[in-house]
Amino acid sequence: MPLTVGTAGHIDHGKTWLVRALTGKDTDRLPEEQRRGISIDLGYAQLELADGRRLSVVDVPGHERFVRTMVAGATGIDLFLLVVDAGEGARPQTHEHLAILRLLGIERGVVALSKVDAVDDETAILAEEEAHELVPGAEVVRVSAKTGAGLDALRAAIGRVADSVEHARVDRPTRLYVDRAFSVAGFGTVVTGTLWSGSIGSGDDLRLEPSGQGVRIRSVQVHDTDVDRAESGQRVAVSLPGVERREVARGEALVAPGAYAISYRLDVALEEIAPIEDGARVQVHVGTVHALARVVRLGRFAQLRLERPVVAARDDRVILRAGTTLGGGVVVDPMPPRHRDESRIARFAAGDVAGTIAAPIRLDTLRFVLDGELEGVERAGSWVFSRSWLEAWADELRARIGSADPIDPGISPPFEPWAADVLPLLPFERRGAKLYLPGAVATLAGRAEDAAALESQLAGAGVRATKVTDDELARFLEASGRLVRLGDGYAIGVDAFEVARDVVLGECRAEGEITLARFRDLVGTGRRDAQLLLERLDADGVTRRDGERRVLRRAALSG
Ligand SMILES: Nc1nc2c(ncn2[C@@H]2O[C@H](COP(=O)(O)OP(=O)(O)OP(=O)(O)O)[C@@H](O)[C@H]2O)c(=O)[nH]1
Ligand SMILES: [Mg+2]
Repeated sequence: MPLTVGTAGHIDHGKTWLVRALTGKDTDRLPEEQRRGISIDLGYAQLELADGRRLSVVDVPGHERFVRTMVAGATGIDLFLLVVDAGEGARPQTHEHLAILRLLGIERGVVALSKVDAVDDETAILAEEEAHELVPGAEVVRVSAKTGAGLDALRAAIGRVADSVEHARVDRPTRLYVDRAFSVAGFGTVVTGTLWSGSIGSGDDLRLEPSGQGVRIRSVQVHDTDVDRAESGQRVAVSLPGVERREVARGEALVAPGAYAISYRLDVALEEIAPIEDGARVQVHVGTVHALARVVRLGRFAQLRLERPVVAARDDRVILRAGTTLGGGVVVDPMPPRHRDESRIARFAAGDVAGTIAAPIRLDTLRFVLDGELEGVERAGSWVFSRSWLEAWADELRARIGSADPIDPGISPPFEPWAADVLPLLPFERRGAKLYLPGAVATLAGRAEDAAALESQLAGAGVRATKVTDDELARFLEASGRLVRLGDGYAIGVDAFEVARDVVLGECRAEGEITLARFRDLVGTGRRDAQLLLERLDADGVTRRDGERRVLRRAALSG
């Protein structure tokens, strides 16, 4: 199992010298690093143990201004090598780096008491005691990069820790956070990083996120050696043909397409070192990237609202800093909606995703928080929802139908996007554009008197059209054959309509046609009413308009 060990410790405490003494490689390769004698960027080397096992080493800078670089280096490691100057003892970044390691969940490692050649035995013993207090349970080894003292003992101690550590996240899809990007003549752009999970081989189609570029891997190296396929936990260099050097930087992630959330928000379970206020602005470190964010406190949880998107997954560890390290968090939901719902996060944190679901949401939106199948919810189409929500919704629809006009006891179906998928689960009837209780029939209910009054009004009006304001009543009476509706909200009695129709039929059969003026004279009504009646006959398919005349349609001719 390939593992990566990362250094940690205060500036000048001898990390880089120790890495060089252990591996033979000087990781301070930048001219500025050599001139100033401090580390600025991350350094990489390979450590061979006595039994031939090889570990990757990441050397981090100790300067307080480069803590963010330290975090980027530490996110990919499996065990730490904390370096404490035997003469100086623990200093501010000794504590801060240690806190960051704990927040990242990196619990196992070795403490190297460095520069023991420069201190007397008494000082070394005191430093040793302090180191044991600082990191209970870790082996403390006295070393000197200068004389080589203690290096074998240190390798052996690292070997013992490596035996007890397992690289996490192995069985997840491919993810590598880029920590360096450079161009190599003949290869184009090369990126390096620790492969957090999955594997990478030449020919693989992956994506650089959040920039969102598809890439096909050309070649893969592990510690300067070409390999067909690199495995999770290894330090990897991959060449990306077609990608410009300026298009990729530290912080991008190389991932299996679609496998990870690319998100502006993270719901996290907080671990505070210093109090983190609601509304605080912090730098959030995820993988090798950091982004400014606002903290929305929700009890012991928080929603981090980021200024730019990051690639993250459930259970990832994040570090929160604002000048100093304030704390960290474990990602509970890498792509949550905007919310201030503490119980939602608490349930997610407890693994109870189903318990947060009530009204329908798309199953797809949960793909980054579900480990397996979602149990205990109802489904329809692409939606999931709770049984109790469905029952409550059915009750609500029933209540709305119950208060609908009995003359047409239906309601317009709900317009929500999930309604079309969920409605078929419920025992309602769809008739035309409306939703009814099964077998519901229209009734006049309390409007029988209105109906009788309207009917006698129509009877009295004869062939004159009457304006009816209650459209529903008119529809109902028409459906039960008690009046005929004309245009513009007018109606006429059934008998009068029969008379008018007979007039048209008789005249047309005798004369072949009828004009508006002739019809008006024959039935003895006004021009507007005559017009409405003829239009209704047109609509019924009895007559057809032909210029100023009406003629019978073929069906009416034979009848
Ligand atoms: N006497 C003695 N001095 C050492 C030893 N190791 C390192 N030093 C001194 O300490 C200085 C800093 O060592 P580095 O290894 O660069 O320290 P560092 O922890 O990597 O520093 P940063 O990366 O800047 O945090 C060196 O330039 C040496 O002068 C040692 O074993 N013995
Ligand atoms: Mg250094």
